[in-house]
Amino acid sequence: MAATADQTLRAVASDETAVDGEGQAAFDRIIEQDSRIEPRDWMPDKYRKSLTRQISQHAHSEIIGMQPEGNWITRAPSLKRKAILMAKVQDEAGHGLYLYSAAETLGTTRDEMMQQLIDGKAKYSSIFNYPARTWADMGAIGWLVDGAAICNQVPLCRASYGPYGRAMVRICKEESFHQRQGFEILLELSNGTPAQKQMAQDAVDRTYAPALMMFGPPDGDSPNSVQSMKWNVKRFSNDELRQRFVDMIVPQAEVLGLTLPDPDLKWNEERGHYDFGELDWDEFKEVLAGRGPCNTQRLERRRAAHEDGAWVREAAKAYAARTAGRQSTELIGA
Ligand code: FAQ
Repeated sequence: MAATADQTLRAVASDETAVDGEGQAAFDRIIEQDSRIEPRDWMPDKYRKSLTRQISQHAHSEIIGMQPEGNWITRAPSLKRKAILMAKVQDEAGHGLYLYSAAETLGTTRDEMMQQLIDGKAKYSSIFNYPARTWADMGAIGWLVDGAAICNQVPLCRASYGPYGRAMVRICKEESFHQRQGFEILLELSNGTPAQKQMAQDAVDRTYAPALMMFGPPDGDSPNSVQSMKWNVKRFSNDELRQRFVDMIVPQAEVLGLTLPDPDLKWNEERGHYDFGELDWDEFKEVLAGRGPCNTQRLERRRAAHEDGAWVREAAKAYAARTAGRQSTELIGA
């Protein structure tokens, strides 16, 4: 049977002896056809580096992102809420692991990535450097932070790098549950006593702007966007996704009976979108520079957890070595 054009292309792309020119041409065709690059395919160094950067930052965000919510597990107001929150935090750990695995297929080990994180050399999402002060923050994180994550990540299910796109499909399914549980926490608080409603409003007031910053700097200040979009990694710009998110949450806030803390937020008939106010990008830069409210605490906690887990890694290594030894003895004996 004759090979299809795609098979021929992929054969060239994954031929390790292909010279760079041939590999580049095959890569370009795969991108042009909106098909997928797989780990063994030839890819430009810049594509590999940029994806490793984005996927590892994303993995770190999931792992550091466990902290603000993990902090509330023992203080959840009921057994049901505790079970839900625990499941959510465990999901985030799982997301981190799928993403480290996807990044490893590009040639950087999980140990190296983790070292970069605990050395303070790697970025993770700015949002996780803000404190979770009350139980209502669990609602605001679920509704706004997971909501922003979904808006940003659904298009990443179509990212040109196969392992990343496939990991995102699974992650997005779980994020939808996360967002609903957050919305439901806020709905219940909003319909509770005046003090509970105030607590929900306060959490939304504090989380709204940092959640909008999760989409990254404005397009004019986003050095990676143009190339990422050419490579079909990003499908929409930071500002496009931020707008999509605002348009989504305004009607949801009305259902919740809560307000969004932006006096400039209003429907623009001509654009068919909500206008919203300028964000404080100086604050964003401060957080990225390590000077947000919780940066130090988050990294210290991560370092301590890494050290506490050393015995598990050592035990797993010893077990793997013993199993490998047993298997080779069995093979010799056979
Ligand atoms: N925080 O040129 P761009 C979640 C950096 S997961 C920190 O626009 P790009 C689930 C950026 O890395 C949340 N740094 O960059 C959850 C770059 O630095 P570099 C994480 C940021 O890559 C919920 C520089 O600024 N999601 O929430 C941020 O084209 C609840 C210039 O920016 C993802 O990672 C920021 N907000 O666009 C977990 C999604 N924004 O590397 C637990 C995947 C930008 O040049 C609990 N990532 N920077 O040194 C992406 O979609 C993109 O990487 C963007 C940034 C949109 C984040």
